[in-house]
Amino acid sequence: MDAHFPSPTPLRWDVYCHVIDNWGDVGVTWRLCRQLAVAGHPVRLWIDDASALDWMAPGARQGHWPGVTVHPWPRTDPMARPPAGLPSADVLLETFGCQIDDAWVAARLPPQADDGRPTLWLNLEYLSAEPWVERSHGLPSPVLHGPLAGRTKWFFFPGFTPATGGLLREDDLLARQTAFDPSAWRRAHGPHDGPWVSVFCYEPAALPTLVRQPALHGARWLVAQGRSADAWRSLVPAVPAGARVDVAPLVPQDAFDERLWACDLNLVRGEDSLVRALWAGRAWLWQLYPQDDDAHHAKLEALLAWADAPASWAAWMRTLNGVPSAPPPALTSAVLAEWSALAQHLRQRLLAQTDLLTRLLAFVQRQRHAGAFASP
Ligand code: TRH
Repeated sequence: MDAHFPSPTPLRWDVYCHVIDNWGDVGVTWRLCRQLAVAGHPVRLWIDDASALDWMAPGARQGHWPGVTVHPWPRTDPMARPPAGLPSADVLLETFGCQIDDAWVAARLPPQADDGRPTLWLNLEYLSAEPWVERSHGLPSPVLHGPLAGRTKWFFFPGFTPATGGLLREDDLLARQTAFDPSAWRRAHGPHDGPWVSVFCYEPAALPTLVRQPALHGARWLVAQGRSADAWRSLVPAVPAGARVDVAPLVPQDAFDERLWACDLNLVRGEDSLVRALWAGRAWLWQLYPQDDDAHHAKLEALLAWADAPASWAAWMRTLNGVPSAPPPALTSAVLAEWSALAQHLRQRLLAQTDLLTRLLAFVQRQRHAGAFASP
């Protein structure tokens, strides 16, 4: 269906990010901005706290990434207005329902672009494998009152199936992976016999149990700086016999990818690192962002169903996420090999689909051609 639309001419994008906590908001948003720019679309990223970009995308704030400029977004100031003189946007995208002030939207997004086509207002939503995502993806939300009455916001949902918005995947990902040498990476990071495990998690109570599993005896543990390393210190007071534990510094997104490509098991969390673990194709476990109402339990079950999860993996995923379940089986080398095969299989399934940016650009083209939203 995407092929029915011509290659998009460059469109000016305004992308908004409200950093709530952790790094997923900025991580996903930056990845999208970067890919838009590589595809030839100039992007202005409006963000209320850009500090994490200093290690995630060094130079971003200084304008060193062609096609992307980073702007402070005074989100909480109702009187704030965009600086005068900036060309208005063709597409305004807010991430994760970050709620831009109406007057600000009106100032940045005229109903029509310079080419006479309608402009577009989108909300990029959180990632979930739950079935309702397919029903909600691409739905309009018309504004009935206020200064934006008559405009429409469209909902774009990432997802794991062709009927959703897909997953972010760079065009050069496969080439980078092919050129990557895991053995050389390990040598450069201090040789170690035994499995390598990357740990990027919240505070999973099952972490000490995982650390003691037979397949991970003598492992090299690379524990991400910050919340993950703090969790390790409080939950795993003693280094397991034969193991080596290092706090892994915060590195740019591409270097984080390489860490995942080099390890035998990746513990990931939240949203963006889950997607990176999927592309890595190494065995992985996922700790979801914990929600007070346990909504993450349903999200986990949906992912397990999508993955057609083998029993051992499902049991460990539930245990790691505090879902009441029977104790997981021992994680032996054979089990780890089974998870690794599963990871390869899931990666292949997803590679057979188009990526999020392709679907997003096609969606924008469709809406602009159809003029499918009313002007005020
Ligand atoms: O940081 P997170 O826990 O973010 C979370 C989730 O996105 C969650 O869905 C959201 O609701 C919550 O924030 C507010 O996990 P996530 O999504 O994996 O984001 C981490 C980002 O940090 C990702 O882009 C990878 C990046 N990263 C690096 O670039 N280098 C590093 O060294 C590390 C450890 C991470």
